[in-house]
Amino acid sequence: MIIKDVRVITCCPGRNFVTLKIITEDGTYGIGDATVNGRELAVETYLREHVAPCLIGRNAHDIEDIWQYLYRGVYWRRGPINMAAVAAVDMALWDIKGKVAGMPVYQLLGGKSRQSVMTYAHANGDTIENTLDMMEGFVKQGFKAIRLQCAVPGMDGTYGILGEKKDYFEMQNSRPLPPEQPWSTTKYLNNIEGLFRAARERFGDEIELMHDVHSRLTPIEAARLGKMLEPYNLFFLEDASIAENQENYKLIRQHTTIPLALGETYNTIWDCKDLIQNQWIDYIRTAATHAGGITGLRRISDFAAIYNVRTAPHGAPDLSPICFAAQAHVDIWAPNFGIQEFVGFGTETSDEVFSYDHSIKKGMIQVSDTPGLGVDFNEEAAADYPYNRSYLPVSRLEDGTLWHW
Ligand code: GCO
Ligand code: MG
Repeated sequence: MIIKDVRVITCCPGRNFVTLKIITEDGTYGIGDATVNGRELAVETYLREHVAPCLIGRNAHDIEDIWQYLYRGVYWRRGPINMAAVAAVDMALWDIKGKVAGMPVYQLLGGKSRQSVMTYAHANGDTIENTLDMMEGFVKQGFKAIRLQCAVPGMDGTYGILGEKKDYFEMQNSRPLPPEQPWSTTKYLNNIEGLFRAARERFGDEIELMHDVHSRLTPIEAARLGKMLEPYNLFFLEDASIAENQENYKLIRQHTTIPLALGETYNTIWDCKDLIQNQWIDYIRTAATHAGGITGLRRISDFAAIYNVRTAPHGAPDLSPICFAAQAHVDIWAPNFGIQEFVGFGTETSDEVFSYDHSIKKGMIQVSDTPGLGVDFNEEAAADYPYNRSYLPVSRLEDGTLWHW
């Protein structure tokens, strides 16, 4: 299975995705996701100029050796661009191995630990009532877990709530420069408890609830929020404070029993080592695309299991259906799987480019049995949707200070 060709394609079927295609001498190919939101061309260039030439002539079956070669071999280890490239290569090679073996990737990992994969949906709204109306739609569809995000009264445009996220796919056609959004911790903390109180009053205690703070609180504020939300029994509180300093979570942990989730921006097992080892978190949210592919996730998952930390992979719209497929195979295998974030498989436009054999029933993903990852990429269709520069918003305090988003 000698690698003969490596192609990198960036396209924007509604939002930007960087896709890697590895083709072997006999024509078998595998695909991987290398999307880094807002920095797509950096990883595209890195892959094309620095990684692809090193892959030609290698044996596609040597997944572990190629992973080590791209990780240890570069000297400049880790980092989002480098690790997204490693991840894309890794996913593509698992895809090839599955196709050659005639097995879905989860079988190569050791087989299923469960029949289907539990997901959580996103309910967002400009008011508490609208958020809960959206939640009702998901409850009716059979989702067992729902993330609630509500705009903060008196603030114009809370990230993750209004405008482009209403349809949830977070389309990228209107942000050629980073939009700026205001943030007030006081206003946020005054509003958030009401959302979860109202959700429990309206939907009872069985449905699982989660919330993403987007790292906007200091550790002591996050601790206060945790205590405030304890009565509403959240499944987890995500990114309560910034992820760089793992010890932040030691402080939060000392004050609250709310389950904590973190890690969507982490690139390696080292980024989450102290958090896991010290049991400062309950869910590790590393994504296949950003933390070294299937090989990276598998290592993190096994390490986390020793410390009772479960997995809850990032599943935002900037992770392509290829990443989603890779994660679905890891999710169904991982003995310590917790929950998978889910925002829909795609849109009508992105479905022209990506096809997938996974499906969802009552909030549970039915993982594909197709050999490989069970996802495909149509290069011709992608050519109709060229890259479109687009940025995530940045956040400022009301006095203008740049803030964590
Ligand atoms: C989530 C995330 C996303 C990110 C986005 C950044 O939990 O789904 O926080 O919405 O903001 O993936 O690129
Ligand atoms: Mg998040």
